[in-house]
This record gives sequence, structure tokens and C-alpha cells, in this order.
Amino acid sequence: MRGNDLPKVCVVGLGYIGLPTAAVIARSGMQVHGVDVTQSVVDTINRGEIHIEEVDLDGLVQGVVQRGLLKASTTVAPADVFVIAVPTPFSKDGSHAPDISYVLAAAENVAEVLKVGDTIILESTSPVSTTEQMRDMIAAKRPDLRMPGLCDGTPDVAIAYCPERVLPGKILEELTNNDRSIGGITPRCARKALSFYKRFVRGTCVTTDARSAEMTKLVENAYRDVNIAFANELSVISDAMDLDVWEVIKLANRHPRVNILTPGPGVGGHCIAVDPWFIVHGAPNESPLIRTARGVNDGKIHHVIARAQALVEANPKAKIACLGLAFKANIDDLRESPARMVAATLAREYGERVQVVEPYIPELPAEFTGTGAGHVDIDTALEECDIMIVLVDHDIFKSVPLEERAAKHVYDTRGIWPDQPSHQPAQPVELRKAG
Ligand code: SAJ
Repeated sequence: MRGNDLPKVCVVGLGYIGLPTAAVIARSGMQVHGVDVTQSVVDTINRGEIHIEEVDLDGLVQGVVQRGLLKASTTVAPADVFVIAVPTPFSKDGSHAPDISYVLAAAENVAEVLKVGDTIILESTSPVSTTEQMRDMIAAKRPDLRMPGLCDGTPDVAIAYCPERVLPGKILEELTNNDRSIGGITPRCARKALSFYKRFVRGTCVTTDARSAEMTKLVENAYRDVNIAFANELSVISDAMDLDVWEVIKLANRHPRVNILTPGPGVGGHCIAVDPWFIVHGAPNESPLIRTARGVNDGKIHHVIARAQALVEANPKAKIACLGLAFKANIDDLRESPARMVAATLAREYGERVQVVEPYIPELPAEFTGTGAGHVDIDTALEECDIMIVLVDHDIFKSVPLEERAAKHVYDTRGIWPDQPSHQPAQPVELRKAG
């Protein structure tokens, strides 16, 4: 491929990151071959439809599929640039060790079609050294190709790490506008990847080495986790001292150099609750703060359950509305969601008394089956329930005016109804651990 030719791109993994990335690349005119292991995902995309909820993604995918710029398949095809965006979950042994087997499997498939001049970019959040491990795996599979960092002179392929840092709900906007850290196995690899991202990224693209870029991604999410843990710890302290945490944070944030984040029922999603552990796993003795922050945020879930139980038990006849299951506002994603854990615990304990409001999903997840809990809209919940437990700050919940909830018993874990009279529940008699 020569200087100004548009590269052909193969995106491996068509999930929350891979599909929007593939669509944005295709929108810039490049031919994209998307790969996913799930046939139904491939079929959905090839119909011009999407299998995930994300603002404006449906129209974009429909457009690029119709124009023939994006095609999906279950197998990797030859390309000039390969972008790998597959999951990096925890290991199945129950530890917090990262499992990079999906990355290595994707790279193994790419290795089969790799040719001289190609660029491979890993975007999946990965523990430090994963890009090098990926390179070593490809080197073993393709001894005919000269690998960066393992040969003298110009290698045959370029390998780089470039983490995504987009926010669900704003993915398309942030994919193009955010700055990117591009870490090459060698500086030449970084330059090759840079020339690719320059074609569709408007933010500044900064080059570095692969290990620094891997760590940067983990650090960004650990930074946020630690700061949310501070807010969550403050909320628990405020409960113990009978203070209104929202008032305290609002006042403290008037200081020009203080910016405390927002407490909630815990930290969810597949990034912030996971990535800090990759640092802890890599340097267990050197990361007490990051480890403790994880513990504080996970512990907040049990605190919320205990306070909700105390409120329910103080009102033995009242029906209970759990507002929200998603891991954050205005999305359908329930992964690692503290709201879901709280609601499911209450549903198991109080059965038919519980009504769950989650407008972003068609039906309640499996763990609610057989509990007797219902799935209703916000209006039904307001009519039927006297206890309102706010777990997610969806806009539709925020819009409920005071007159419709003034008489309710409210436990607002997100602080969306600051005008609610006495919007925290009475101090629980005994805080019980979640069952
Ligand atoms: N949360 C709070 N209080 C806050 C902010 C967030 O309780 O003040 C909770 C949310 O409710 C949610 C969780 O934290 O349960 C995570 O939400 P989030 O909006 O902070 O982040 P994610 O997981 O949607 O996306 C993060 C982002 N990382 C950073 O902001 C450093 C995003 O930029 C990354 O691309 C993404 O992780 C990722 O893919 O790694």
C-alpha cells in the first residue's frame, strides 16, 4: 500500500467499542471488514442494524453498510490495518488476574492472513506487556515475517497499542474528538499507527511506547475509581454522622481546587470496576491505594442494600420501587451494575413487593425470575409504590416533579432529587450484610 491509498481495515471484535470504531473508520471512506465470533451479531450488522444501544450508532451503521463500506463476517480477512477490540475479562479462576486469551486468539487469526507492510493495533484494555506477548505469539506463528523489536533493520509489520477511552453514551463523539495515546513496539510502529488514526481522529494523537500506552489506559480508569471511592466513602461517613453528603460535597466543591465526584450505589460497567485490578495484579505490593479504592466502591453496594433493607423494614406494608438497573444513566448496559445487584437482592428478599423500573431493557434479567418482582414504568411505580429507591440517575427519573414524590419514602443513592424532604432514610437500626 502506498502513501495516500486508503488502507483496507479489518476490525476484530464488534462489541461496544469495536462496532462504533468500525463504523467511524468506514464513514471516513475506508473499506472495513468487521469480525465477530457470534453469527447473530454478524447477521444483524450486515442487515444494517445494531445489537447494542448507543446514541446515533444505528443510523451510522445503516449508512456505512448500505454504502458497502462495512461488511461483517465470522472470519478474519486480509487487510492493511488490523484493529483488535476484544474483551479482556478477569480469569475464570475467580481471581482478579486478567485473561488476555481473547486478544491472543484474535492475533492468532490475524497472523494467518498477515502480509508484509501490514499494521496491527490492539485497542482492548490490557495489562502491561500484552502487546509484546501478542507480537511474540504472531512471531511464533509467522516465522517468515520480521517482527518489530525482534529483528535488525526494518520489520515486515508494525504492531502498536492504542487504547480507546470513549464514554458509553458519547462513543461516536468521543471516538473522533478525544486525544489518543499511540504506543508502538518501536517508534516506527507508532508512526505507522499514527498515520492510520490521523485519517479519522480529530483529537491530538500522541505517540509513545506500547508499555506506557497500556499503563496509561489502566491509570486513567484507576484514577477515576479512586476519586469515586473518595466520594462513596464520604457518603458512608455522612450516613454515620447524620450529614447530608450532597450538601457537603456541593459546598466543598466551591473551593477552587476541590472537585469531588458523585457518590452512587457503587461502581459498575466493564472498565472502572475491572481495570484497576490489572494494576494491582501487576504490582500487588505497591498498589494499596488502588486496591483499597476497589474495596470501598464494592463495599458501597452492601451499604446501600443495608440502608434499603432498613427503610423497607421500617415500612412493612409498603411496595418498593427500585429505579434503574443500568450501571449508569441513560444506557441499557447492565454489566457489573451495582443497581442491578441491589435490586436483585431486594427482589429475592421482598418478592412481589418490589417493582423494578428500567426503561432501557425489554425484560428483567434472569436473576429476577421467580422472585415475584415486577417490571413497570415510572408512572406505575409512582402510583403503586410508597418506597422509592433511586439506583440510577436516568433523565426520566430526574424529571419526576416533587409533588409526585413528596409523600414517598425515598432513598436516593444518586442525589437526583435534592428537593426531596428528608431525602435520606432514617438511620438503620442495624446495617446487615447483603445476602
Ligand atoms: N460513577 C459514580 N460517580 C461518579 C462517576 C461515575 O458513581 O462521579 C459510577 C457510574 O455510575 C458507573 C461507574 O462509576 O457505575 C463508571 O462510570 P463512568 O461514567 O465513570 O465510566 P465508564 O465505565 O462508562 O467509562 C470509563 C471512562 N473512563 C474514564 O472516565 C477515566 C471512559 O473514558 C473509558 O473509555 C471507559 O471507562 C473504558 O472503556 O475504559
